[in-house]
Amino acid sequence: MAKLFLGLDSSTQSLSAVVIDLDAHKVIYEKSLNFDSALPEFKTKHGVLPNRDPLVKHSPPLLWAAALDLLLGQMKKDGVAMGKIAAIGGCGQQHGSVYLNDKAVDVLANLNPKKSLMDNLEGIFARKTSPIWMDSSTAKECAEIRKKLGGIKFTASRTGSDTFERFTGPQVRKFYKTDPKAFEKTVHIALVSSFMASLFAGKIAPIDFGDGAGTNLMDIRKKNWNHDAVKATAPSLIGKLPPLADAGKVIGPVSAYFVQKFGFNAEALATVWTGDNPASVIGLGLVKPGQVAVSLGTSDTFFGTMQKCVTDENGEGHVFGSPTGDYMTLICFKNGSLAREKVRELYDVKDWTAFAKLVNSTPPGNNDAVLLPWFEAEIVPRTNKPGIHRFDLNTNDAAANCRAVFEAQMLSMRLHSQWMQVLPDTIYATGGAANDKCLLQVMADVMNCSVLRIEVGKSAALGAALAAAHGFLVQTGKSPKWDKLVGDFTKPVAGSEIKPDKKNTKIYDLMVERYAACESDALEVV
Ligand code: XUL
Repeated sequence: MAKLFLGLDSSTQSLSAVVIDLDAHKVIYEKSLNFDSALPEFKTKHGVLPNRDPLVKHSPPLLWAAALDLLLGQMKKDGVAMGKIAAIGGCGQQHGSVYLNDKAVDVLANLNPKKSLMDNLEGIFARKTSPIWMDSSTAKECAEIRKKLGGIKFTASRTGSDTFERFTGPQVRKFYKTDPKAFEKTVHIALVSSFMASLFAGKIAPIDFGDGAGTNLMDIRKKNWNHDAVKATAPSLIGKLPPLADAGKVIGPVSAYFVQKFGFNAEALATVWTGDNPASVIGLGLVKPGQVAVSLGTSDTFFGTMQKCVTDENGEGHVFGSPTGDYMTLICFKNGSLAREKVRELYDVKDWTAFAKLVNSTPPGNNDAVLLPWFEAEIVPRTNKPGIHRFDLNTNDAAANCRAVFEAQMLSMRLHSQWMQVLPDTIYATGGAANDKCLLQVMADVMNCSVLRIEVGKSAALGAALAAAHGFLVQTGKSPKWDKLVGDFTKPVAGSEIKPDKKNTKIYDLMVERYAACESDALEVV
């Protein structure tokens, strides 16, 4: 009998499902449900509740549960063979936290299939809304925790990242400070991922090492809750945290609610969920050190697998546990397509083909002209002051400015990924701008490695399904190999390889130092 695996991705704006047939090496079903349009009664905009304070971004956890009922109902209607699903895995937007009271355990264990998940769960929250990753209201708490842990370098080397506003620990601390009574009534703190996994398992689910590393509470090397970080965050916190475990690890049989309501097999297994980024690492097939993906979207994200845990002493990049048991890095450059588009607008360039023509009319290295395109406050390098800085670059020279934005972004990527001590041997490019061959050539030349395009729709949900399959196979006594498991599902676009031009690579080897000097200059000024 074919074995199917379900992967869900509870993201900011939507819930997605991917079903794979492992033996046939195929994705057999995909579906997404948009929160705002499918569940307007929650009054979210792009999945987030309106708030007078622009720094505060919360979402209702009941919305995520209601979406699960709807999506599973849709799958059943669409004729998915629910009874053949052997294990269910998933991932969630990272960092977001759910606060459960003393009723949660009992309610989770006795979900009534005659009622909706929403009606079942209504009474289990010690806090009605969940702060999510877009929230940046905890600068003060970040500073307090960082100070107690001994500064940026030590915070990063212990927990995998410096303290960040969106990370769970600072959010928990703010909750404890602003609403100590509700904090006291909180018996369990879950992440989006572990909350959703708890529904399937019918009990409080563990947090995996990927999402655990997004809390500023987990010891990144020992992979347990870090005593000092927990203490620096809030009193009596340790008792509220679930255990940590591998993503995809089997928790137990799926709750009877799902068997009776949607036709899951009573023997189907609920597994530990992870964060959307660790799941994407699997869904993009990045299971070997040196394999890197760059997602070229509004922001550009650089992430990949690394075997040895190395942390960024400047605190700009993150280290998370990967579902493979290795580590993954994530570095987010805010001015990605955002900056590319701004430069295009600034010089009134018709389209990206015309843009590439201008870039190609100038020499690689741009005669040493450098642009720092920080149209918005930048995450890497960290600066709160937006600004466009030009060095030996004429503002009126459209072609040089077009080349300069591409080169600056790629040089920044090279410079700020050096701390990983892993030289990429292949970069898989995804996202909107990955169709731009001119940009990918600059990437290949600056990073000195081949760049391939990869198109994996719903890579996070796919990664979650693969992690569930892995956990299922381990549970049944097998020793599945990750590269084999992901291989058939994650193939780069045929013929998309762009090789570095060695002549240009030499130019960029020198230019990276000049770029670094320009950055230091600009950061001193701002
Ligand atoms: C990662 C992060 C985001 C969310 C998006 O640190 O905050 O990528 O995971 O869902």
